[in-house]
Amino acid sequence: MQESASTLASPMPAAAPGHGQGLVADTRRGTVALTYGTYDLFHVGHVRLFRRIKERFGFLIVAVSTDEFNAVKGKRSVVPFADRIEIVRACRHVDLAIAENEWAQKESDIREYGCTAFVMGDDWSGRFDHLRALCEVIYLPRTGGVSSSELKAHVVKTAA
Ligand code: C2G
Repeated sequence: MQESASTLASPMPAAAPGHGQGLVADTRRGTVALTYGTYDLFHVGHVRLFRRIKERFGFLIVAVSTDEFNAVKGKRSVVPFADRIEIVRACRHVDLAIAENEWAQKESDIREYGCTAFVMGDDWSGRFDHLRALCEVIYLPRTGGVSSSELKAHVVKTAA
């Protein structure tokens, strides 16, 4: 079929300034991601995880492990829960921070917040695949070279 002159004359409009951003906003709009962690000695690995989640989803909920739940996980954080959740809340990529009190709350959190996706670093790869029954499950590559435990060990070593 011969393209009409008008069609040829009016190619797809170039993305207007910000138009691309608008499209990105449209694809993320109404999507909610959920992630869980201790976030002790908040570091760049945590920030990059949150930032990468927000590149894909419009709203990020972060569940921060309480000190009591950390004991269940066999972890003892340097920074108490009240401070850890305040720090996470202050991160510009985070839209809502809630407490993580137990392993089993993930299903009810996903339902309660209508989550599109559950996202974790890939050190957890495969551990939460059962949640695929409720939402998308994504494991993102961890940031190399940094961890709360490495930071702790470095401080202990250099402080002495
Ligand atoms: N993370 C990362 N890169 C790092 C360190 C951590 O991407 N260098 C990610 C982890 O993969 C995890 C999140 O940051 O998704 C939080 O890590 P932790 O604070 O160590 O939390 P964790 O002890 O793994 O607790 O129910 C799930 C648990 O609460 C997760």
